[in-house]
Amino acid sequence: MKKALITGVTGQDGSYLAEFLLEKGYEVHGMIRRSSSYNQERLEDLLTEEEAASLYNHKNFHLHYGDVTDALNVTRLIGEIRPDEIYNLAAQSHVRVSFDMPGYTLDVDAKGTLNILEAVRIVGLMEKTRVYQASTSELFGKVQEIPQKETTPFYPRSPYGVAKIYGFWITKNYRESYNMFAVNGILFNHESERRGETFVTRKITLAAARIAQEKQKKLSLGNLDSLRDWGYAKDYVECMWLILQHDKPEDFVIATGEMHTVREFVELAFKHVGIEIEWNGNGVEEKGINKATGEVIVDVDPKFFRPAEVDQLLGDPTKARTLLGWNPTKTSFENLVRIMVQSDCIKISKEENVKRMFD
Ligand code: NAP
Ligand code: F7E
Repeated sequence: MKKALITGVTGQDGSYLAEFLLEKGYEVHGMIRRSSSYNQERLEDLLTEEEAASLYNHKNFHLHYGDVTDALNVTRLIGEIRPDEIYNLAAQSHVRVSFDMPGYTLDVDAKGTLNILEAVRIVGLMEKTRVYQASTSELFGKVQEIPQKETTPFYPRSPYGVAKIYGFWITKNYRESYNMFAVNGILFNHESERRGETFVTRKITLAAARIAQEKQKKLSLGNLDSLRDWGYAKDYVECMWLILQHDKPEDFVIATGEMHTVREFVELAFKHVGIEIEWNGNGVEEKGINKATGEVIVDVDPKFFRPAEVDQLLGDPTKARTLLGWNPTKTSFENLVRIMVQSDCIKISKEENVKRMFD
């Protein structure tokens, strides 16, 4: 039985990856952070009751307290678990927040990656353990080529992107210096019904569900023109695994090869709840109007703009498709939006039912 260690197991990708590996028959170890209050709720919340039960009762799933910034802890855990595969997904992953907390983002996203690699070296697992580093399309930032592929030069535009560039290069450096199987998945944006609520897609699908059920009046957003290559997180965790099963340690771009604006995402999400949006005005004056009622339901608030923006991202998944046999178009953009809106509509109506019981 193979053993895997996942850092960031309580996050969007970590939870899907844990399920995926358990289904593949792995013994899965997840790192969770100590908190003053019970913090495993988020993981439970990410899963249905049935899924949560199967994880916690699963004889092959183990949680360990840890933090990637704590080198001693990381080294002890890796030495004790002796995993065949490590998936380093732990990160301060919010680009906007990284402008407010650049130092912390550096500690977790850059130094945290070094701590994992160095631990593998110190405990003498360099030949046994394969390491996956969660790299990102934010490395391309101000894009130097369209579409972006493995050879496209980097130009990060945020403290997050800059910290992740260290993670990318230190992973490659350990591969080249010590002949380790240490690789980067350069993943473009991937979303799901488990996406954090402050990322733009989830913010939109939750708002569409609430506005349709009259629990919210308006959705305020930042840059509506921003273009992203959005895929489905469930499809992307499969690729993380495929990258580690490849015969050679190589870096891969993972993307759908299609990009859409934030505005398009908004239109489609509202369409799924039966609301047609008409756009009026430009820049900060732009408004999304409910065509049926004439009400303004979307506006622009500059507080959501970033000091430096990544205007567009479009990935070329040819290498992953060819060498890993991965299908980048398994879940279409339309289907991704539908899955997220449907899940949030159910979530909001359940909350309403509970509230009614106490009214
Ligand atoms: P996420 O939902 O924000 O999850 C991040 C995870 O990291 C959480 O489990 C979090 O724990 C954990 N974490 C944060 N700081 C930590 C620390 N100091 N020590 C240990 N764990 C820590 O992110 P995601 O969307 O699943 O993304 C997974 C990884 O892929 C991240 O590295 C992200 O930067 C990268 N990535 C994401 C995308 C995307 O579109 N989703 C694209 C490219 C790359 P808590 O629950 O305790 O906060
Ligand atoms: O923003 C614009 C915003 O925060 C997407 C992370 O997983 O993917 C993610 O980073 C776009 C940006 O994701 C709002 O300005 C407009 O242009 O959903 P996001 P992100 O910054 O692309 C990459 C690949 C990662 O690696 C990261 O970890 O949408 N936008 N209005 C907004 N964004 C947010 N959050 N909120 C708004 O109101």
